Amino acid sequence: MSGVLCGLPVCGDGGPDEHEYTLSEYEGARARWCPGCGDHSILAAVQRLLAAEQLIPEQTVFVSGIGCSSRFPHYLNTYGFHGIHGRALPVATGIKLQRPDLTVFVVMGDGDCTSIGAAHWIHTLRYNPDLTVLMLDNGIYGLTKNQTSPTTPQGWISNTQPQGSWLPALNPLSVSLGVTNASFVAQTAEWVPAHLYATLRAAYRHAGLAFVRILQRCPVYTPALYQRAVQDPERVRLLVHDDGIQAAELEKLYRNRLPHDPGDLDAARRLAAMEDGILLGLLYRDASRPRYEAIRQVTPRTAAERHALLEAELDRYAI
Ligand SMILES: Cc1ncc(C[n+]2csc(CCOP(=O)(O)OP(=O)(O)O)c2C)c(N)n1
Ligand SMILES: [Mg+2]
Repeated sequence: MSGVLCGLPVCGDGGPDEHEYTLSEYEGARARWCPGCGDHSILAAVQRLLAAEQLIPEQTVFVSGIGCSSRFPHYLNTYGFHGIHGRALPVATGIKLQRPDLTVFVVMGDGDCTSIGAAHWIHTLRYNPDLTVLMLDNGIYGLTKNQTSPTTPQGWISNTQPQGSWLPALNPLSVSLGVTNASFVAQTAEWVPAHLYATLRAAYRHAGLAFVRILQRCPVYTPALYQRAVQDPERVRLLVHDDGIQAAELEKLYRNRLPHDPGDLDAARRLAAMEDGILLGLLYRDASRPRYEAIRQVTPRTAAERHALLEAELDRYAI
């Protein structure tokens, strides 16, 4: 496991409140994704959100797993933790439990989240800690060069299934909405920046785990994956509601508008299961769901007491 600690801006004597952060202050290393990778657009939207919300870099953490998408923390001038494939969520949960004062984002790929990390995905949705979780879904294992992932469409040719993916793709929205205590589930796309930004903002402002599936094109292995929806706005169904994602400027472009109350879980599940076209919008939100870090019962102990308890526990294994 490797930790990434970026250089952080020094605040004035009066503390961080005095300082107004510019967009460039959130920029980390130069992004090394391929030209045309959808991850660039997602990074730009995230940096815009950080600046708009004036998040303090040293109080903001990006946690990722492993994959192209998981290079995210390197490209931001916040704290970051580039973890292990599939384990971003438990790392992020641990950070949030110990430091509930920090703002914690998670960035994962489809392989990261829905394959090796699937158990963590389900249980973290249920624990519902206050995390903003971005799942960048390019329908393939990108970094390891084109293996079928759970979200690869059936019949799609990859290095591991050269005759075409054998199984129907797993539906991340349906899975998330099936988990008890899930509190925010949305879908957006990297090629619709206004919707992407509005969705990230709503997710960040949600108290609880906000799960956002971001449809993302890999220009090398899956450039055509969402191409029909990119070229033909008729293929997109935009969810609209006063409590949903507000992106009025898109309503002219996307004429297939579906009114949907994000408080209606049954309707959200029916929508998520639709196989025709691509949904953009907020499927479900319930900010009243219990959050693990807020409700867990922990006996308050001093550092010395915790140390003594740990020593006593280890002594049980002394030979
Ligand atoms: C425990 C473990 N298993 C497998 C790998 C190899 N590995 C690295 S990235 C990756 C797939 C990444 O795919 P995805 O999560 O979809 O991210 P993308 O690169 O597409 O953004 C795999 C299998 C690894 N690094 N660690
Ligand atoms: Mg992927």
